[in-house]
Amino acid sequence: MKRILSSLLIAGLLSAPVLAQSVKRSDYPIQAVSFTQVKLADNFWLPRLKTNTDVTIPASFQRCESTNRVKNFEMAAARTGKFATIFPFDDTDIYKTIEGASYSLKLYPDEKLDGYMDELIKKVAAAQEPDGYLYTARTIDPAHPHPWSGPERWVNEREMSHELYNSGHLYEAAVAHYEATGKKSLLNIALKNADLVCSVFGPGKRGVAPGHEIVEMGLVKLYRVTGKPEYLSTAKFFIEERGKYKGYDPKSPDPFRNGSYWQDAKPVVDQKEAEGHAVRAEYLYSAMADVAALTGDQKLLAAVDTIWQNMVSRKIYVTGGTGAIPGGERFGGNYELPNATAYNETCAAVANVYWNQRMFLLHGDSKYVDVLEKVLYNGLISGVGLDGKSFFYSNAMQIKNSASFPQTEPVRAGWFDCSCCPTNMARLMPSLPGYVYAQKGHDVYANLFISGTTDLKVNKKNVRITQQNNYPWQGNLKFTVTPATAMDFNLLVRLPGWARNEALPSDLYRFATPSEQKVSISVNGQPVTYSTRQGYAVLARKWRKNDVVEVKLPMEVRQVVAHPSVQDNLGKVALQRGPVVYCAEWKDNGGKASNIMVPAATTFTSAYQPEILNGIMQLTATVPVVLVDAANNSISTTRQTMTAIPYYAWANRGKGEMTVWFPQKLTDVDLISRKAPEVTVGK
Ligand code: FUB
Ligand code: ZN
Repeated sequence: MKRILSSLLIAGLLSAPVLAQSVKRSDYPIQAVSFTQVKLADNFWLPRLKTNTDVTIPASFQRCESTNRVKNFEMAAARTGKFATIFPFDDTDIYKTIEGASYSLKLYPDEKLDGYMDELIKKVAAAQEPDGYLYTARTIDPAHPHPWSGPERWVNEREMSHELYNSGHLYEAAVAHYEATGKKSLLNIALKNADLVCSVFGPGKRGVAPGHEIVEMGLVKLYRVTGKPEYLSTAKFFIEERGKYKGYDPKSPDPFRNGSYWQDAKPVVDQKEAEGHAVRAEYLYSAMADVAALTGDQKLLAAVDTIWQNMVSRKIYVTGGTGAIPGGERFGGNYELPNATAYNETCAAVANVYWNQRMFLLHGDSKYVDVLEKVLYNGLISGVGLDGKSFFYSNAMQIKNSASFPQTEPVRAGWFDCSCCPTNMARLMPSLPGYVYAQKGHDVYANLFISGTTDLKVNKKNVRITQQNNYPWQGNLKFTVTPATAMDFNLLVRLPGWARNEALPSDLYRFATPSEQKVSISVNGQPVTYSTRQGYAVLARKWRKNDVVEVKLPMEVRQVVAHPSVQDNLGKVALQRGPVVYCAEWKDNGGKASNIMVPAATTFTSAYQPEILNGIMQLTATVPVVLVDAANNSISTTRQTMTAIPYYAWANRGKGEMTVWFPQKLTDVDLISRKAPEVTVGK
């Protein structure tokens, strides 16, 4: 940080004193090891990151061009024309793709891409108004702004204008671009906009609870780069503006009328549940964690802890998906986790990764990484097809067809009118190396098990850690630790909850039967006893060159049951092996999935299938299935081999039935299908 600050000062980028005077200086007690210091070399994630670089990002830029998103900037620069896309937040698809491409440049340097972004950033700069305002939906033709924008700047921000949402994504992109390339072109645009935002909003100035959060996280990132206290205090101000609007009806159950859709029904410190639009909510909770860490605000910290507890024990699907309800793309009530209509926006999975990483950095507890890992391996990457250019906006839990209730099975699409999810994937994927390790002084945390190498410093001395494994398919992990010179420090290896008989760090899901198998750890071939701290094995020793730590995680197929209050899952089980949750898809199961039963005593066989779905661990078992006769008026059961695939891999081989939860008995087979969820953007 110091180095960045002084280089910014030398470059004349900052004019004000850089260090925060007005806020208590503190930060996350734990720091993530930057994505720039972690080089992946694994077979699961690296091909996905490569596909993101080679396919997703170019396709996103191409679609930003072909769908007129870039044209909007060109017209704004010329101050003429007619806004040419649908939503006032369409600018953010460009910002998010620049963010992803910036991370990606660090992994895979590419002069052409770098040059393309330089040109695009010039267009963004040209669209910015002289005082820093940047929002093509108004600038193109201020007399006729987008209907959601309001007649003047900011007047519709609390509801639907997304002016500050656009700013937030701009800031996130600008910081990534600056960190990855060292260029200030986008950062300068972001700072100019942020200075405007800070001059307009604040105590004694204009107040608003931003309608779609993310400006708060973005401001915090700008604060980290510049040290300018206004950015942090404005982020805090926005968070504290929630719950002040008097126009809601607190008695109304309608989230749009009572304000909970916008997390605005109460001040954040009084909020107890994850509520309202899921993406907005999880960006808010991420920002609450940021601001609590940076200011030491204990009330904010307590509130975000309480909300996280509610999310993890009442409002998350077994796949890590959040935001169950299609109407308003929002969290449902406690235990309201229907399968047939599950919404689970891909952006909500992205936001949940951000939130859980921050919770871990605050508390150092592995339970947050357990949730993060669950989202990563399941409900997040289900959002992108194996081809890297087809996406789910909503991640279903069950697709069921019947003659009486035919439904259009969801298919992956290359782009959407509201294309927030593809571009959110584009930015999250290449940032993944930044989630693998973290550090607090002499404690080095190994959070994710991904082959590759990191170079970090402990006590100012170099340490290299190399991981070699075949995770998530196999549980044998190998870490080679090489310090520059022999030195004492603690390597904290996460003991995943699923390897400790915990399906989730709450009672929302549990394994049907406990496993006797235990995690074992050896160092240089010798089994070691270790202490545990907050879900980590603490390996404390004087580390020497090429010390080898081997960890064995039990990789059994486990049946998962839900809390009895989750109505849809009564009498049903889900399947999990390691961090991966499974589903059955029509393709492997004679064209159906809704007729499969998994009795408690079912034994599964796991086999790696390199040719299927880019290589998966496939599960098979002999189970009873329900057969309906051709006339659809009588049923029978027979035994047949069922095949389960990782949930993330479904819908890559055409349309058809899919299910995550399997009835254990005939009485729980769901023979009547319901309507599939519809995508509902905004209101
Ligand atoms: O409002 C901007 C984005 O569009 C949200 O994050 C998504 O949920 C979609 O509504
Ligand atoms: Zn989205």
